Amino acid sequence: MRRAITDERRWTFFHMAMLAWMLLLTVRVSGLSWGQRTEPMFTSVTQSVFPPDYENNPTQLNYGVAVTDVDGDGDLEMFVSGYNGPNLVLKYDKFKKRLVNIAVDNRSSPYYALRDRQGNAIGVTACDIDGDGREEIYVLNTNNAFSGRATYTDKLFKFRNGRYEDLLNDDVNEHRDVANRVAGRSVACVDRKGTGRYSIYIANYASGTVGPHALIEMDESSSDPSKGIVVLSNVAEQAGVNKFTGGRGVVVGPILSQTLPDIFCDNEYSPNFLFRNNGDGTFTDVAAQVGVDDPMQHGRGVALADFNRDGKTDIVYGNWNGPHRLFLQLSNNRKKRFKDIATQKFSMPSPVRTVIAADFDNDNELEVFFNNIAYRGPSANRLFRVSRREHGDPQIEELNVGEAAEPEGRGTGAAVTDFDGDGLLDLLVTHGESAAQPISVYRVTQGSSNKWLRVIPRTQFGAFARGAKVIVYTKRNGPHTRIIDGGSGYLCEMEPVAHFGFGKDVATSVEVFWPDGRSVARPLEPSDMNKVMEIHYPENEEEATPALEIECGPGFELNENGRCTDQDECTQFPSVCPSERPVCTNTYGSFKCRANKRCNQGYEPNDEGTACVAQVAYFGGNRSSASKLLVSCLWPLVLTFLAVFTACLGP
Ligand SMILES: [Ca+2]
Ligand SMILES: [Ca+2]
Ligand SMILES: [Ca+2]
Ligand SMILES: [Ca+2]
Repeated sequence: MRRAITDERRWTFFHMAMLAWMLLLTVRVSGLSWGQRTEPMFTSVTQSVFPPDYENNPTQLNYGVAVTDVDGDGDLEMFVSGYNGPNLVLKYDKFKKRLVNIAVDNRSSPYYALRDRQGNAIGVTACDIDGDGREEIYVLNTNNAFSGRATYTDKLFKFRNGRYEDLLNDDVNEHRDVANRVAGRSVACVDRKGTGRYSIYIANYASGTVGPHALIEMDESSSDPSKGIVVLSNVAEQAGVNKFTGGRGVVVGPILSQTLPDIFCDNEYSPNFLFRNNGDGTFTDVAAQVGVDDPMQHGRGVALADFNRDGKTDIVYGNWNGPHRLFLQLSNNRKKRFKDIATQKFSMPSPVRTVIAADFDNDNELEVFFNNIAYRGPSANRLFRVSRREHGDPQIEELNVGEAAEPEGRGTGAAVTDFDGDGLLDLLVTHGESAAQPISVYRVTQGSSNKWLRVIPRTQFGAFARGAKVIVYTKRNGPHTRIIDGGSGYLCEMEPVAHFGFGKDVATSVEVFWPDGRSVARPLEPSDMNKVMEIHYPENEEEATPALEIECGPGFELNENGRCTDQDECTQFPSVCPSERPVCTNTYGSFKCRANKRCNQGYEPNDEGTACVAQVAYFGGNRSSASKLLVSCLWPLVLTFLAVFTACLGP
């Protein structure tokens, strides 16, 4: 009798465990198939555009990618950091329709020094540090050191004497001992004072008190750039960024500041940094205060974008095998805070490397691409669309990434640029670390009939204006904001172009804000669509604001400076709100009306004013989406075990 009951209990346990397992499986399978319901976004063009071979696309360990004009012909090339082989400079040959490596193994090539086989390069960034209008290229070399001291220095290449030369190797800079001799990860460009001369931010990986974050720039008083003399200093201490951490991802741009660059670093084994620019080129870390310190996670790829199109910069980043974040910037009571709106699927932990935010299909909504590295079994890359909603947080849906899923890819870097000039972004994915794989190239298959515009702002010296903010106003979908990339993803830097997709919408005007606060506004005509537009730094008032009529689109009006600004509908008479919902709240580009409802302390009316809801307390202590996911996946199992456990405790 007793034996029979035990058997029965075993059977019950077995059945319930099976049930729980099937539930889990359903969750996982539906999660996987979700993205497959849409058309595939990317198709591989590696075989036709960039077939693997020894000279151009060698099977080697590669890492970060930076997009810059290496040969000075006005077209963009892709600099790929090679780890156990040479660095590569990939140029698109329009006639052969192929990418070719112009950093050839020939000492007479002007690009020969860039190869630097000994470097074990992982991170790369490009910007004009000396104000000659051409971008220098900074390469972070690890020399096999994971943290602390490295034996081989980083390189800072300048085009001088008809070829690329390493500035850190100049006598004057050797004497100053400015070269970075410690292990690091990502690098990025910061025009910290808005002068048009950039500093290089170096996210070093400290070992104890060796290897703080560094900030290298030209010492203007000791330099003579017209003679090619560029004297460098590390100003990290005076700028307030010389902190010790496990540096990983870095991204630069006006995040909290209006136009001056702030710096966000997602770190490993310690809290993230959000360095707010104090207005004078020094920085204060406010990460904990605004809720993006994420102290328990290990950051990797990161990107900036304005996902909800409210004019405030949002931050998206991946955590290594931890929950990925989509931090929307809010300003409640004038206090700046961020709220993680990542859904369960979006936040799903993965071995993530580079993260890219871009409008791949030009439909006027941004996508987020996660590059995952296959390191203990397959790990597919993923793609999400983040669509703005009129009232409420953006909607996040998983898309079918298509052939760019590459589940067996040892992804270590990725970058976007439109190298073939068809108005759709192209995606380059590099591989390495644990296996040598060639680079792969993807083309977008969707949205070829959608309208687009590519804006390239220039500094006062004519170089790419990394960190500048570009806003395009539209007739139907409000303003779209882009920040010219100065380093993002992981170990990477994207093209210095503000790429906009409009779908079927009509763009009416464009504004560019440089880091120093100077701006220009231009009306856009239908004939400006599907083009690349260069915008130069304005020398005077007339250039900054043309006499032409500028259309800002619904919800916006021109201010006294000739810039589009949010219209406060709530101050209008008669009231814009109906009598049954008389309480008007102004929002960016619109307004909300709700019923007049009083609530007790700690509560606030909902959007409709029909009920009182608890006031939302954001960040910090919030349970992460990943732990929610874990709970939702595990509860059937937990219930099963509880049931069995209770049964076993029975008579
Ligand atoms: Ca070029
Ligand atoms: Ca330069
Ligand atoms: Ca925003
Ligand atoms: Ca899109």
